[in-house]
Amino acid sequence: MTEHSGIGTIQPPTDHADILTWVAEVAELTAPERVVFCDGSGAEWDRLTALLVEKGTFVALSAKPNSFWCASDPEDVARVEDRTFICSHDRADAGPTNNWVDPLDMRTVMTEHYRGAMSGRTMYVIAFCMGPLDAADPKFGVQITDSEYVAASMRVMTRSGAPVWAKLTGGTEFVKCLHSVGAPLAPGQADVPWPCDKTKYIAHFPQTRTIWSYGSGYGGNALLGKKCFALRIASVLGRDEGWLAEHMLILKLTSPQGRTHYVAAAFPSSCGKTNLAMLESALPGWWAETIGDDIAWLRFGADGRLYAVNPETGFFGVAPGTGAKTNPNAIATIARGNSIFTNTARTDDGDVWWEGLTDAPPAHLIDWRGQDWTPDSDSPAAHPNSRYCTPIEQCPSVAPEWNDPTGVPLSAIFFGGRRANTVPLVAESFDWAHGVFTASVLSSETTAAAAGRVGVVRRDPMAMLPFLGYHIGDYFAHWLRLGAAADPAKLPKIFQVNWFRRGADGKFLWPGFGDNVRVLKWALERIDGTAAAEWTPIGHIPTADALDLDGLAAGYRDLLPAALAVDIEEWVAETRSIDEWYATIGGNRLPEHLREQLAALKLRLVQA
Ligand code: GTP
Ligand code: SPV
Ligand code: MN
Repeated sequence: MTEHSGIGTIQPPTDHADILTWVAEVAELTAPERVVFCDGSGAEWDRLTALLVEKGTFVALSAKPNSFWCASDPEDVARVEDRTFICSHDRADAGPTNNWVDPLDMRTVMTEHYRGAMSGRTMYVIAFCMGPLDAADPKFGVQITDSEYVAASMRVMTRSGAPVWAKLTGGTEFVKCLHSVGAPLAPGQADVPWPCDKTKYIAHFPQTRTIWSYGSGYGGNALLGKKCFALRIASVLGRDEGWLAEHMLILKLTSPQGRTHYVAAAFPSSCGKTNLAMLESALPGWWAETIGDDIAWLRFGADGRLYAVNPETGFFGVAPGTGAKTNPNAIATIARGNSIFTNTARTDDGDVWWEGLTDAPPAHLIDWRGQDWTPDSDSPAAHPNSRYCTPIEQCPSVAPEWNDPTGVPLSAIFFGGRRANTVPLVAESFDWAHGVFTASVLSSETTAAAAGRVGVVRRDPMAMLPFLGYHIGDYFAHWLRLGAAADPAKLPKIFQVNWFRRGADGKFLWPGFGDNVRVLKWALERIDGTAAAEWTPIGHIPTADALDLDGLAAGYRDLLPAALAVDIEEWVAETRSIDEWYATIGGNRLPEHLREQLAALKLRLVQA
């Protein structure tokens, strides 16, 4: 980390004229006390985390090496979808699913928020790369931020610092990511542990590949390489360049016979991506390895297969529900330290805790709000969207090829959501186009990952509803077009899954977690042509004995018919809700083929 007293005297680690001009402009607008170009070194991490401890943002954890607990402002705990904007020139290009503001109007309004916003703070300039640096077409970003928390987290989540600066020469393209917590400090004014502003904007300018974030320090609002760049801006890059940026985990699965398959799965926020990515197989001999847990960039390779790359280098995982039984790999990853915990609870012996970490809670905790907590307390100790931020390389299940610049060839893609009814445990799509249809009508209950009501069923196409940077109808057309241009025999097979179906008693019908391997195994056997299936109007489901239930916990065997059931009446009702969803797309941008798929589904339901 190089320190500078003012923008006129800096010696930045780059000769990139656009970066230098932009940094100077932002510094003039936001008036920070100093500008620091981050080098991404361990020494820099030490300085940032020490500063965060000194400021009271971080508490160093004695029970985990090089790890820190912190609590956000109670009003800044999740993504803010109603404050997230796609500012395309033409309103129609943002589509019906995004908030839109004219880019010029947004720049005008936000410029006034940014004016002087970094007063009394340090402005950090972070060069980063999404995906391996030695990729054929590396995607660079530069984030300017006035948050040490963000600077430290970006070091875990992205490839950043000196090696990236070295590559960002001349006119190399990069995404401009501007972030301020929006909490200027007057001379002598004391800082708060989690500075932020009541007013928040998470704005994307797809035409100029620019992100402006203001007012929040939290996760997807502030770590701009993640959802803002790697999904919203990257989805636009993918549309223009012929690839897909998706909200998917990537998993490697090896059978007892040593046969390897790679699969990807798209589930909405807080619906099981990280857990499936770290799956510890309940079936002996089946071995799962992690490639990515949140985002996948999908490109066709020269051999005609679809390859997936994880653009990130860390996990920003949901803490609650993560325990030695449900996700031992996550527990082992964070045990190695080098992690940041946000809005979990903290124990008296310098560790973290959250609901689901252990069966019984400790007798005393400091909860996520910084208050004393005991098992008698009536609010959760950890916020439901509390998170651990930890390096992927520490994960015991990480696959050696996680860092491969060409990615891994996919055999299957799973789309899943959190549905208490209707959607069976698994169904195999008839073909790519039918799979795109099922993904276009994916639905899920809302979760604590975004501000707003929890548990409301909404359509979340491809699990991308909050993350698409352009018109949803054009996106469906892009998916269909890519599939139509490919060799059908080489395309991944598409499945829909639902780990969250409930019985009349309100309990889950399926144990989930490590037992999900049973569903993956069936899917891979379908691909290899060896597993039995039953035709239903929504796709093929496993026959009664096609799922490997060896060792399944008592009770679940009897629940399986209910977990797998395709109820015609429920699905007829579902098609009405899909009608409503499709009607919102309008503008003649919903591909005609998807209307035909819906009509065909209705016909199959009538005939069933
Ligand atoms: P984001 O990081 O927000 O995108 O979420 P995610 O999709 O990575 O979800 P994650 O794996 O963190 O799981 C979210 C919550 O669902 C956690 O509380 C998990 O314990 C729980 N969960 C994950 N997988 C399963 C499952 O198979 N069954 C059940 N019942 N719960 C699950
Ligand atoms: C999600 O909400 O999907 C997350 C957390 O993974 S965040 O980084 O806030 O987007
Ligand atoms: Mn996750």
